[in-house]
Amino acid sequence: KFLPRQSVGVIPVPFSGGQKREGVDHGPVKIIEFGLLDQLKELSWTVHFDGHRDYTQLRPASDPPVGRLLNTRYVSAVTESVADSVQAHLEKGSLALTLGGDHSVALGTFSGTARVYPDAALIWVDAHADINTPESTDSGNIHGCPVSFLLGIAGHVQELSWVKPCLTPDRLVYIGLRDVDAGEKKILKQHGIMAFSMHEVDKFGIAKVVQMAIDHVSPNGSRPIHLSFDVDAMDPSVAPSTGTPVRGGLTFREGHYICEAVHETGCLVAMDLMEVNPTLEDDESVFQTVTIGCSLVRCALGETLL
Ligand code: HAR
Ligand code: MN
Ligand code: MN
Ligand code: MN
Repeated sequence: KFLPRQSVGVIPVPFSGGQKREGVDHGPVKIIEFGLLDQLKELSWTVHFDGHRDYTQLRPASDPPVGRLLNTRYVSAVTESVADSVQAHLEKGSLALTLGGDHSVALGTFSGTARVYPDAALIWVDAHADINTPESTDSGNIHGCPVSFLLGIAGHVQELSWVKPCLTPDRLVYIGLRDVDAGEKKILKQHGIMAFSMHEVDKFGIAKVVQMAIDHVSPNGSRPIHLSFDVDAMDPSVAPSTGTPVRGGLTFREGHYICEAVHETGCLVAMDLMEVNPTLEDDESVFQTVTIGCSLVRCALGETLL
């Protein structure tokens, strides 16, 4: 087991280039404005935060489609930089907390984790599988593709060649799926990837699902865990401000239960909170979504421990 971490490095990634809707780049500022850093300090974490960063400087002058993929060079430059940030925090012994931004950013976060913890497990909580390949993607949005690159099944894309295969199917598990493309279903089957859709959450209950998920990716309970949490895994009634909401998602408690159970393993080394878009819907929706984002993070970092 890992020593319980006492410090957390917070990495804001105001990036929206992995998909087409404006506004998800405003997520990190809103989440931090809401007071997340102080909330973590109150949980007695030492918080390392180097301020907000402007990734637009990394936008290339010209970024034509690579096959179907959009903004490939921009996504590549930003995520490579994110990988370095995650790696640096982990090397100092901190937990790495990344605030998105769209989910293409996980190309960087998990790559950074894998550089420091090569056997890390990845728990992907999402309505979507984000495992399209450059061949299978319909949208061309790279936020729908990061997992295929991490697994090394995306084929060669020169513009993203900094991303090295660093994940194996046995160390990956999904929770919350309910909007998976036909091509993605094929990929999940082909590689024998364990996935708990909302159907399994209904069938077994969240406690059993999370237990099966953790046992699968960390059979001896010893693997470092990277939790990548897409806020759209939550039901839109509790987290409406996100770019691709899908009905029938996790309840307030189910989402928090996942975070609490991951905390209980004592093995969490990195967490992503992605796809919070504070420009979507009304003020009340934004408030709800940012609030739930902060409380999911706090639970993963031990808030509900008595
Ligand atoms: N599967 C679709 C695509 O590849 C939708 C992507 C999902 N959007 C997200 N990611 N928010 O989780 O374009
Ligand atoms: Mn903007
Ligand atoms: Mn996602
Ligand atoms: Mn999603």
